[in-house]
Amino acid sequence: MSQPIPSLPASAVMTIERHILMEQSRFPDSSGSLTNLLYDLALAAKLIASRTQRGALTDILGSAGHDNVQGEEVQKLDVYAQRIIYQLTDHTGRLCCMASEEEKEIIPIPDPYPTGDYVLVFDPLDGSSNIDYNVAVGTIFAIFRRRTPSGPGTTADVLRSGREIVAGGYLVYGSSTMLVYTTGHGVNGFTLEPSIGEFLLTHPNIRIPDKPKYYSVNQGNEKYWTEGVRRYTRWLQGEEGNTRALGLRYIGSMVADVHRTLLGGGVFYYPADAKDPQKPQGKLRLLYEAVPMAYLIEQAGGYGSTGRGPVLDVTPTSLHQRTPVFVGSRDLVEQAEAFIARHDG
Ligand code: P6P
Repeated sequence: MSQPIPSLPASAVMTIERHILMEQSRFPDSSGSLTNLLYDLALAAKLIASRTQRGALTDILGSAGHDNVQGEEVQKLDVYAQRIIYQLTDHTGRLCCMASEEEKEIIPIPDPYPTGDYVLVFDPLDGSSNIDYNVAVGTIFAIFRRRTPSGPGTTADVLRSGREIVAGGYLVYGSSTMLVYTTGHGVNGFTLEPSIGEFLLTHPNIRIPDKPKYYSVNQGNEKYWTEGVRRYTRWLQGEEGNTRALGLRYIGSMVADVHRTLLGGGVFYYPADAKDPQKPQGKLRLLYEAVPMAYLIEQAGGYGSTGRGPVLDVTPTSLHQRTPVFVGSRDLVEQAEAFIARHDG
C-alpha cells in the first residue's frame, strides 16, 4: 500500500531531488537505489545540457567520424552524452548492466564495481542529426528491476516488456532543458534553472489534453506507408468522415515531437514503412524509445500502440529491435489501430 505523499505548501520550491525523495516515500521498504539512480540521471542531464546549450561555442557539434550500430553517423554530442551517462552510473552499485542505442551489446558493469538491482536502457541523445541546426534533441531512458538474482546482468535482465518498467522518462534540450519522468504514479515535468543548476517542478501531474492539436509524422514517407496508415493520415486531416481536422507539426526529433504531443494533445507516429528493407518495422527502437514514451504517455492518460496493440505488451527479442509507434491521445491512437485492422488485414 503506497504511503500518502505529504503535502507541501504551494510556496515550497520543489526540486527534482525533493520530488524523487517524496516519490520514494510511497515505497517504505525501498533501498533508495532507484532514487539515487534517478539523481544520477538528473546530474547527467545537467552536464549534457551544459554542452547542448552552448552549441557551436564548444567543439561539440558535428560528426564524431564514425557510424553506430544503427548505421547512423555518430555526432560528437552522442559520444559525450553516452560517456556521461555511463561514467555517472557504472560504479554506483545500482545497476547490473545497461543498454544504449549507441552500443551493439549489453554494457556490463566494469570490475571492480559491484552490480546492483536495476537495469538502465537509454538513448543518450535522440535526434542528434538535428544538433547542428539548433533543433531540440533529447535523452530517453527506462529502468527495470533485474530479473536474474545476482552477478553481471544478462539479456534476460534487459529484454523486458514495458509492463515491467519501474521508471521512465526523457530529457528535452530545447529552448529550456526539461526532465519529464514517471515512476508509475503520474507524470511530472521539471525545468532546469541554469542560474542555480536545479531542476524545478514546473509541470506537476501532466495529463494529455482531451482536445488534440496536431498530428505528427514524416509525411515525406507517405508513399512507403500501408493503405491503412495513408487513410488514417487523411482522416486526421479531416477526410474519411472526420470533422476535426488537425494541423501537422513534425520536428524530426522524437523527444521534441512526443513532448509537444504530451503537453498539447494529438498523436505522434512513425509507422512501419517500405522505405528501407532493413527497417520494415519503421525506424524507432522498441526498448529505449517506444517503451519509455508509451509508458509515460499512458501514465498521462494517453496510449501507446504498435498499430496492432499496446507497445507495452511487446517483449523484445533483440536489443535494437524496431517497432512502429503511435503515441498520444487515446482516441486518436485507437483510430490508427482501427484503420490498420480494416485496411491492412
Ligand atoms: P525521420 C532521430 O534520428 C530519430 O531517431 C527520432 O528522434 C525521430 O523521431 C526520427 O528519427 C526521425 O526520422 O525519418 O523522420 O528523419
